[in-house]
Amino acid sequence: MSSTRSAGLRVLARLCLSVLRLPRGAEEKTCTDPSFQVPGFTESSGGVEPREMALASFNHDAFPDLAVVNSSSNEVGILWGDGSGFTLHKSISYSRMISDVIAADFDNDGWDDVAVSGTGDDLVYVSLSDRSGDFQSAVGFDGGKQPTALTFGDYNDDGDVDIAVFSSTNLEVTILKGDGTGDFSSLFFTFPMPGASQMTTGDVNPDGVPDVVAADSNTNQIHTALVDKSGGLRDFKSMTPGASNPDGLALGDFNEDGVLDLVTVSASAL
Ligand SMILES: [Ca+2]
Ligand SMILES: [Ca+2]
Ligand SMILES: [Ca+2]
Ligand SMILES: [Ca+2]
Repeated sequence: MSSTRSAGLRVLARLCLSVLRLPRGAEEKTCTDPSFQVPGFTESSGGVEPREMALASFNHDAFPDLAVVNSSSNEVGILWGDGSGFTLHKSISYSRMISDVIAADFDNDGWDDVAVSGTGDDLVYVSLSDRSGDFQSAVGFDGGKQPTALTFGDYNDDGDVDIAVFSSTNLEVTILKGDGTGDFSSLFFTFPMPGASQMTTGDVNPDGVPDVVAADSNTNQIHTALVDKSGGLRDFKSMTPGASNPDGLALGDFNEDGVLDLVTVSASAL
């Protein structure tokens, strides 16, 4: 199976999902028939074995773009959208294993930047936009031991984007505090995390402070860390979704009641 085909199936698999209310876990639904073409289009991911993706605006046109982690070739493919699909623009190579990618405006210049978990180097690589659709050279920040899953948010409410990093060796999440210039050299706080195949951020409780939610395929659980913007953890909850091996997740207010809901995908369905 080609890498692109594999990615297409993975995207579709993410549509066959469990929907859960957070943090109470009161409701669960499973879809069986996503009405999408298979695949809608095919394009090179810029490497081998694409796994994680981030949607962003890299070249400031009207169309969303993609950053794709190619886990077997240690490359991040940058694909530009054109409204009907994506075209590979370039690949960014890393010397050792990488796991996850996020995209956000880390230096507040209006251009989306990219951060990659350098699992093999114990670093989080941040590549700032060069404001023409390409990126400056990556700068590595301490990501803990074997960082894998990443997510981002303004966890200390200072207006600058911070990065949450899961250490797969120490089983903890470290919040790297952004200073609004693309620098993440200071630590906000660290908290234990039993496991995280993938993480996302949203104000789950909601108290105005973004929280971290993790899908953990090892323990078959969803973990929710309610963040306290003063630099602590307000609460930590774990719940078991209906499907086994939760591997991916996304937050959204799917029933429009003003409270975030959670979509998870079961790795065993892939
Ligand atoms: Ca674009
Ligand atoms: Ca930027
Ligand atoms: Ca911040
Ligand atoms: Ca919150």
